[in-house]
Amino acid sequence: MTKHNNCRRVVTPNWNEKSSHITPEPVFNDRRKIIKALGLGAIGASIPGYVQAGLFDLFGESKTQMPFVTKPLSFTKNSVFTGDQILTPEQKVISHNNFYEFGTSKTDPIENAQGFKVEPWTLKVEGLVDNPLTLDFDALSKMFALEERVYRLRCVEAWSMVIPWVGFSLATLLKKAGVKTGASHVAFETLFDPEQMPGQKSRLMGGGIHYPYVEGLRLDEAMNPLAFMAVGLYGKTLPAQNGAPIRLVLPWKYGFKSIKSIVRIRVMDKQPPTSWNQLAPHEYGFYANVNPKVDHPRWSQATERRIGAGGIFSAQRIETQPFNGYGEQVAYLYKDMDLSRYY
Ligand SMILES: Nc1nc2c(c(=O)[nH]1)N[C@H]1C(S)=C(S)[C@@H](COP(=O)(O)O)O[C@H]1N2
Ligand SMILES: [Mo]
Repeated sequence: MTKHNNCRRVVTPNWNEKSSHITPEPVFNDRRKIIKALGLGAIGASIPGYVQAGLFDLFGESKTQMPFVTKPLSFTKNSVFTGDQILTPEQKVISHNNFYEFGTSKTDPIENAQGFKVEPWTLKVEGLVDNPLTLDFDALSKMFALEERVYRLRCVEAWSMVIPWVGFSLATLLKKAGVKTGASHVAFETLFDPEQMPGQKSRLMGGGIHYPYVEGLRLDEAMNPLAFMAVGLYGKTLPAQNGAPIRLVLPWKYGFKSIKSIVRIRVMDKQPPTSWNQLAPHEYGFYANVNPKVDHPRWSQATERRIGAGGIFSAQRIETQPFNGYGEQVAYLYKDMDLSRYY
């Protein structure tokens, strides 16, 4: 059995306990010192670390590129999923990421994805549909009315955030394509472009995943109104590290189901293979519904660290809810299933 785990550099055991090697702060502080010494102090203090890192391109020290540009979106606020909980600050949402195509540590995506190209982009909806769709970059944010939904995101590594996403229901997209009778599942695929995504070239950097990253849902799960296609967060288009230009958000499932930077959605008549499940099937199930009663083989899922303003080390530990608190909306999908078997 493979010893690989989701985000192994963080999980065993440092994420749940103390950590030594994931904090970016010392690195950025050193950069600040150097920038200060160069007489660029005012800039160094006020601009984000990854932009500072850009300054170091001058010295050949950094691998970062021009900052990725996000743009404001027009949307309405969904009145059901509003921010009745404390939002995770935007700076945390965009700098603490899992996106193995850009590296396995939490700060790799913000550092390595800045030069990611999302224009042009093509998202295809195909397979068992009446009208296959090919959406270009503009269509992603213009084809459907956009709404904002505040959702909790619970990573299988036992941390969580509260994020205001902007997007539309996956069901809206699937209805537009017209799902044929006989369809039972939906598969999703992330862009495969090793030139842009260094983790796809290196087994070490990409965490051993067989790329492209693929995910899947049963058709009834995909049609549930909670399943959301996000094109933005915090009112703007998605940062590269959060899955630009379009990603799935499934708030009742562990975060790894919420696949990023999607290029293909395929309606099928059988369960598709999925990346984490293929890598370590007894650790990561196809369903991956958040469940405090079914522990990961190597750690408990009973509680989680909620990442708030205090940052990851002062994060508060709270009890994990079945289906991440969305049972009212989704529990019916699994009513006759043994959830310890179909984890
Ligand atoms: N293509 C792709 N999608 C991905 C991942 C990934 O590595 N590659 N990581 C997943 C995991 S484990 C989590 S927790 C969420 C994190 O989303 P965020 O970085 O926007 O918070 O993205 C998910 N989607
Ligand atoms: Mo995750």
